[in-house]
Amino acid sequence: MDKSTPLASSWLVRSAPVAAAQAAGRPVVALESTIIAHGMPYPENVHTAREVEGLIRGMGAEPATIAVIGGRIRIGLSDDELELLGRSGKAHKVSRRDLPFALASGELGATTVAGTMICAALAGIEVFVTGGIGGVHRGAPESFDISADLQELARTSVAVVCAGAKSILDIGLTLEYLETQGVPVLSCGQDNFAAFYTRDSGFRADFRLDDAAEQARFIRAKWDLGLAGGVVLSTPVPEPAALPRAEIDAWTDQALAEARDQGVSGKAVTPFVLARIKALSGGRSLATNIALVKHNAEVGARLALALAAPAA
Ligand code: PSU
Ligand code: MN
Repeated sequence: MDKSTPLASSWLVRSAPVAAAQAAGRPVVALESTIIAHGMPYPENVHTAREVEGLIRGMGAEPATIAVIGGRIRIGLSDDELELLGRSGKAHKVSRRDLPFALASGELGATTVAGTMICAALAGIEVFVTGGIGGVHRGAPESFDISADLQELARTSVAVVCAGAKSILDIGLTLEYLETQGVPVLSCGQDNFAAFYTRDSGFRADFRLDDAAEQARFIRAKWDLGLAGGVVLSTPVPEPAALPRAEIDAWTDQALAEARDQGVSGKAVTPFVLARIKALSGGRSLATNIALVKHNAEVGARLALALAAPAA
């Protein structure tokens, strides 16, 4: 159950419901906290986090939102802790590089996809639901801005359910990078990789597997062989919530230009661009973001249930 070494375990604390679920062999679904602290505004962020947890619970899996609080990796948060993360405005954005700092300093840390994957793997959780993964940024050949999420997918064995990657990224280069690193990109519900606010990135996913049992079998085959590393499971935002491609493209171009003009760099880029797109869209992008995360939670819960079922 606990795949971490005793030393690593000393930094981990599970909530009572998560510990009970794992002890009983019930499926657990990890959730990230950067989306709460840096990806959405308050109070919608906290509201959405609770709704997503409720959805997962309703489907028979246990949600485990992950964050760093008080010098410990917390696997499963209380309502008050979700509120703290969503409201404080002070949480550090914690990726692989930042995890030791958050633990050693005792300061509040919201984990990214990479950070959450590391913690989920330590806690023995195989499925993780997020909104969108980080990727290769447009202009990366000059800026070298490639999300640490991709390198984490290459090395850490967690299945990441997402609505693809945002078109603020270079999706073609993101998929090339994942291919080089041996990370399979599965799609559920359509042939193509999703593009977060819009359903179709214009790029094919590697393998289309609509059924959770098939997804689980694929993932088992990979890990049974000792092929360490993650799997991306992309599923598109439900049709009624999707935004028109042309509008999203225009807001994205403007947000990226502003980021460049204001010299925004490093880990500040993604939150800056998300916030600007929200403002430019008059809040419509936020509604889409919420809808896609909820849908991802359903797909992730089904996958976790299938992985927990005895192999066919
Ligand atoms: N994409 C989104 N919403 C988000 C993020 C990405 O649509 O909130 C967050 C995730 O936590 C992801 C991180 O892991 O941003 C990537 O940041 P960076 O590009 O700095 O690696
Ligand atoms: Mn970056």
